[in-house]
Amino acid sequence: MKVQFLSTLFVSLAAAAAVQKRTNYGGYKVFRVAYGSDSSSVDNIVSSLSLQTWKAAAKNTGHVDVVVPPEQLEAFEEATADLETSVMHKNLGASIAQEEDFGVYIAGSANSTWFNSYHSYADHLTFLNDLKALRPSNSEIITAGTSVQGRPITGIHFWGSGGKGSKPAIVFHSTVHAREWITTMVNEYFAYTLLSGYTTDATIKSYVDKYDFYIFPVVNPDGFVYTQTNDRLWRKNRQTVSSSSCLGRDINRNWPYKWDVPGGSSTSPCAETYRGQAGGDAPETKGLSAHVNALANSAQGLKLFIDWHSYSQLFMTPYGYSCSARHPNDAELQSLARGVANAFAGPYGTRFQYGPICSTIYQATGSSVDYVADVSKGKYVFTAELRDTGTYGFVLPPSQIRPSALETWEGVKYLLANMK
Ligand code: 0X9
Ligand code: ZN
Repeated sequence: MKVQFLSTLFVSLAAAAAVQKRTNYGGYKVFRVAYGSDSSSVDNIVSSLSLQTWKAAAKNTGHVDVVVPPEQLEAFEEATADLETSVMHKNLGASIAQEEDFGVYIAGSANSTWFNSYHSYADHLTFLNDLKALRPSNSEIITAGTSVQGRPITGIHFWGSGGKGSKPAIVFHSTVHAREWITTMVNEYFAYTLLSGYTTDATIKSYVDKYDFYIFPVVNPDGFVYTQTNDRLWRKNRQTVSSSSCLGRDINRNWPYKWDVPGGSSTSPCAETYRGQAGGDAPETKGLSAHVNALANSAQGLKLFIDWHSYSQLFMTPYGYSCSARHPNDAELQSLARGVANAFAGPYGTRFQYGPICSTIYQATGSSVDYVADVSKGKYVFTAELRDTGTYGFVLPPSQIRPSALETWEGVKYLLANMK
């Protein structure tokens, strides 16, 4: 009795402590600010008020999404009086609260109700184990190195009738940016659909018999946990920097290829796109690149790599580091990307743009796809930005998990059917 009382007390105290140190977004608003052809005036407002942006000025849009704390609302509204603005979240705290109604997951019950809500990191690990149980002799839990804080970067590998490791590899990463929660769910939906449909759907069986799948729903586990315990809007990993009190490397600016080409990342440890002190100096980058390279250099080879992000509804090809460099297989990549974008629109008419990263969104150096395309030499390499285009942004309501997963699966099927 006493032990039970004490442990209950401890759990409540721990929960209270966790709640206390969380960033409270109550009263924060998120605005979309249009800037026409020149982003300098809005860039100035963002930097003079030290505001956080969700999406930097991107080429395809002409607007920036900006997070404004309650105490800066007046100054922000004054500064943007001559610009066209709209409100994405009128109370960000309330939107986050709605999204964080995780529900209860009972171990051993991998079924489609999982996709009704978002989930804790612990439940994601349990769910992966439950996915494995759907085809226990044809799947395994795998790891690709370890995070800064010692969490194994965990995924699931599954295969078909040819046996383990006998077919070309397909690798899907998601949630490298910790706050992009929709990508975890969508990536898990692919694994769930391919595993649960194997015995009932001949087309799915043919895909799983043709490829070995390696699916990593959360490649930045420390960052993801941090979004659930401290700050829903955290993006980077949780690595310290000796020279700074800021921490976190953007893992998607840290891959050691064209890492220091100017203009595509930040050298400031406080920035959201901080690239690190040297290419590949984040343990997550090391673990993930070693895993991808091992597959690419094996007899299987790496057929397809996709790094799933949100938001903006884009399906992109290399390169990020340069807008003039062209991938040797660019024509085929663009043709496939176009087919994927059309397939995404199938179920609900959701429109995705496609094209090379640098000219479609912005220059980005040290990103996963440039490395996997040119160093690992994966055959087909893409990166996506899932829903939406800016109504909810990173804080996408749970009611959109299922439609987002269903439409994205159509694009994945298109690739599986059309890759050579
Ligand atoms: O800035 C990024 O890393 C991506 N946008 S996000 O808002 N998800 O952070 C765009 C760069 C695209 N590159 C890759 N995903 N490789
Ligand atoms: Zn991202």
